[in-house]
Amino acid sequence: MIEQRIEAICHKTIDNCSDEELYSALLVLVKEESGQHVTPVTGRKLYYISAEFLIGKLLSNNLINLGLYDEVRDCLKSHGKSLAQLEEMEPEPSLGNGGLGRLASCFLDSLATLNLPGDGIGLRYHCGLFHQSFADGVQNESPDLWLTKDCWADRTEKTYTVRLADREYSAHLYTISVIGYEGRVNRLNLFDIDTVDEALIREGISFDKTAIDKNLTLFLYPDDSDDDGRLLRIYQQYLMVSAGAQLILEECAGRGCDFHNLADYAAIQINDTHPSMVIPELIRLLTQKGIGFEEAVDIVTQVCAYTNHTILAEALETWPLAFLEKVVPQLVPVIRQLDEMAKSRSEDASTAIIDDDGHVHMAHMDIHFTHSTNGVAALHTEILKDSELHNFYELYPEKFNNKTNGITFRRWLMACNPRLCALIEKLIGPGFKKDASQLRRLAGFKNDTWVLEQLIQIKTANKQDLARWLYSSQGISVNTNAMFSIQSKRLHEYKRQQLNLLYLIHQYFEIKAGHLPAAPMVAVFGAKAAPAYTIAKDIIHALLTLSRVFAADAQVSRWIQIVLVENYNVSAAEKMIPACDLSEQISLASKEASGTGNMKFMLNGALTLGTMDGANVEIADLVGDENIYIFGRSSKQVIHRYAARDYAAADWYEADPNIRRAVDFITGDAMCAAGHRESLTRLRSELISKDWFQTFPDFNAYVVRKNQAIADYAADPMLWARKALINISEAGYFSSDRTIAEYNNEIWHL
Ligand code: 26V
Repeated sequence: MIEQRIEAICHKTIDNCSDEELYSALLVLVKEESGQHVTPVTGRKLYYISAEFLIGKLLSNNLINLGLYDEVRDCLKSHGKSLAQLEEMEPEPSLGNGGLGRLASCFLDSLATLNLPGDGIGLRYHCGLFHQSFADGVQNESPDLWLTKDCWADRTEKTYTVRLADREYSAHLYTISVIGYEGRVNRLNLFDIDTVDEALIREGISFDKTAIDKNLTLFLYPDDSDDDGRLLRIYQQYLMVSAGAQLILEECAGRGCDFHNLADYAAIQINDTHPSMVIPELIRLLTQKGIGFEEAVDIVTQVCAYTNHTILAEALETWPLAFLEKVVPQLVPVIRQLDEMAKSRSEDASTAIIDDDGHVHMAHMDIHFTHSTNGVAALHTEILKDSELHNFYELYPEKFNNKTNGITFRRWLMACNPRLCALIEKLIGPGFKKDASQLRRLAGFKNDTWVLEQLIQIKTANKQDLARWLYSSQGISVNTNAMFSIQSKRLHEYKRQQLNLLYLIHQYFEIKAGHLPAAPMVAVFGAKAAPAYTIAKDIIHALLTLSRVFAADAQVSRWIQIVLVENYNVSAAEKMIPACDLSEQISLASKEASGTGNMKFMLNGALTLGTMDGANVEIADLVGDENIYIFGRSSKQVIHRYAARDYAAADWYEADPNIRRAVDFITGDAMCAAGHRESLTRLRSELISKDWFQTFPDFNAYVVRKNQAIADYAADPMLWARKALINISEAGYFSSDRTIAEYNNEIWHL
């Protein structure tokens, strides 16, 4: 069947097809096949609006979800072709920065798998997150032009007119089919304008930020370190929400909605504050259709719900009213009226939408004018209620709720770790693929020597795969008998890659002093630093430089190798996560809203080394103390210390010889000879004079806990494998199917 269909699409035999032709043919085949699965919508439908959808490559996942993967792989194999090789040709759509965008994509997979009608709404950026390369120990950025001839995003006939500043733009709709696992087919709607011009890109990823007709959807979330960049973000956000709101109203009207009853037809989830302007935009459109202002506000409040993804104050968007007056003057009267209403509900200035300085607080508008505000892990939601959004919680206790994040097991187990998936299926059958709670049955094998040995073998084989890939892509050889510790996530001070850096330096001194580690280690990092985030780039530089210093020292490199994976993205994560022994989740407690990498590593049999932050807290609760390595100050202690403003990094530096030794090494002779003194000096002084995310108070606890993990790993591999098995068996809770079922039962009611 498959063979005939591929040959019919190509008009020649498989043997005569090039890899490019086969890849194109599979794209056509998947699109034809998914067309068969589209089912009409009845009742309420969800629209998940998000500035980011970090979809990753789609071919394998779509084939798996259509149940065609094995058949296609075997068919190609019988002709001497490899599906894995064809997958390498697919460009990765990196339309997101990290967890927030990947979460949106996992949610779309689960919606379709659970047979729920739910479409995504976003932007078709021509360049996703920049491509990262390293040269001379420094991160370089280049444009990621992912739109190639064969593409999952289909151009439709539909356009929507959007008014921006003094001009009208035509937002063109593109769609990507979202194929559920043995489920329905939903849609990811992405808007773009036809006049975008890739020739606008100059050196690296710089471009003229003021040429809106040419740059509007040119880049994912352009740099917002200057006003032109910030304005461009507002242009992008409004293009997305205005076209999106028009699409929603059109679809609902098409299904018989008269707009007074919009809430019976649509639920809208606002993913962080980037799509918040959908609130005033929908109110504006509804009033244009003859609905009174107050009723429009009620309708929109019933339809919309908001998810908060961070407590970092600097990440909560506020826009100067003057910016909104320039780009979206039509929204300003609506926002002013909403601000009046908010002020009539509470006199507390901290809950105002427009503050005394004329800044519009997008999150405040979300909380006042949606019916639900949720955090993304239990601890995060509690911190929102108790501290960050406490005044809102007092005003609307009924609106606050928690939805602990999740990940799709189709991509993060079935597709990326076929060996482990096959073992699990052999042990407990295939039911876990749709009902992740069945993974618990694996715990019954915790004393089964054969199963534990299999787990060890699978991990070794996955490490060998990763090693081969590192060698072929970056020319790096790693010791696959070593323990693999992996910290992969965006580079940010609160995530504390610098704590890992200090640990590695500490171990250098220990090895030099003859205190050898219990096992050799490969310390792997994957991280992109925002182009304008100087300290983040300094941390990357320090890691790259340290990696060179270690590699040049035979005594040290026998024990520790440091690897920075270039251009960390979803595809790289799919190779790294199955090979990991120790998952580094070491953010400053209270700062990581949830984390989702932590869940992916756990599911693939890594043990977590982490602080009591985000979803680590829930992982620890599930697996128990003996199956996780927890260290560091609690979120309560951290929040207290911030409130007291009494943290002085310099005091810790002065008082602790181990901290001083590690910090001073950053600008010592070896590092300065291999790297750039200016960058290294800046990092060292930043740590001593600021250390905003309190690495020093957690330093010793981190060293002790990590060395304990290495000792356990070395002492008894079978006991380690047993701990890994417990982690896998408890990972079912973190399936995004569970998360989506909760959103549906408690917020959307589809
Ligand atoms: C944004 C920004 C923007 C400006 C400066 C610094 C900064 C720092 C963080 C952010 C994050 C924005 C929202 C976000 O991506 N949150 C992530 O959402 C994930 C999915 O819920 C969650 O797992 C991560 O913990 C959370 O950081």
